[in-house]
Amino acid sequence: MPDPVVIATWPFGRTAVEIAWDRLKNGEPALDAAVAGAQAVEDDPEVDSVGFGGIANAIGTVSLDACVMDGHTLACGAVAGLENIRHAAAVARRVMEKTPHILLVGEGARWFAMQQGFPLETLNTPESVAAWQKRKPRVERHAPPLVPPGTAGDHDTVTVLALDGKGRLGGVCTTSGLAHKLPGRVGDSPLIGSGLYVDDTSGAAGATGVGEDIIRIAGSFFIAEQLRAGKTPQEACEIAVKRVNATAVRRGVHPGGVAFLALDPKGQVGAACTVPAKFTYAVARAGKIELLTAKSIGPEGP
Ligand code: SD4
Repeated sequence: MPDPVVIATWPFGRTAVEIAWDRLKNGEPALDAAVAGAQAVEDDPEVDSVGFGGIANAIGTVSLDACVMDGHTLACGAVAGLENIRHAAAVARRVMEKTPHILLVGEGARWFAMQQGFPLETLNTPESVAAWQKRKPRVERHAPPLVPPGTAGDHDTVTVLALDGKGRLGGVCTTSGLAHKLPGRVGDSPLIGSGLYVDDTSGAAGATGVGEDIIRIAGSFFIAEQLRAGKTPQEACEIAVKRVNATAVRRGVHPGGVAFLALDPKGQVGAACTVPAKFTYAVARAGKIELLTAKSIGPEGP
């Protein structure tokens, strides 16, 4: 059996991998470890793009997206547009465990969470309200608050991929989504196959960045299938970034900030990003935790 490994997006992913690593060391399953790690980031108001204190949408509401997937059984669950509940990943897990469905959205997701005992609370903080107020004039002009192509934008999802001592994979993706997104907008993060895909027979992959660019290529499933075809996690992530770049070229725009990370059943990791993403990620393996910088790949051709 391989040694446990856990990876997570962005420098705040260090918090997630520290917590997940401790759980993996104690023999807990990959999905439990990944959810515990992601939840610590959801709880941190200093992380302004996930859970409590997340970035508000265009009308000032914090609206969360999340999903979870178990690589052993392919069980998965997700919530999108979840308001007033901070632990979106845990709610996604309940959707997986307690319902025959995969994705609950909006009011239905909140109702389900309340039925499951999750407390209602406001997720805005003084900082998130101030950030929204700064942008508000744009919203009042009805300018779509989308990230300009070619920039990194204000977004930072936490995606956690874990491999446990039994050689099983689990993954979580949780976010407040793009800054000041239109109400009702859903990104890649709650979409199985886009923001996350986990399969013990191929590998785990996750994403962060401009969700529209990730959904367009079904990024995480695409990477998992590259792994199945024999690519390493690093090769698979690079192929996915090249695909994102190619789709931008076809649309005549610069690619947005997009990053992928992957973990295979042997414990090998990889990551790559478009140039604007400037992506760093946290890795815990062999008792060591480090922050790594992903390879940036620019668009090919004219
Ligand atoms: C989204 N992918 O809603 C998310 C945002 C994000 O790093 O990742 N940020 O499109």
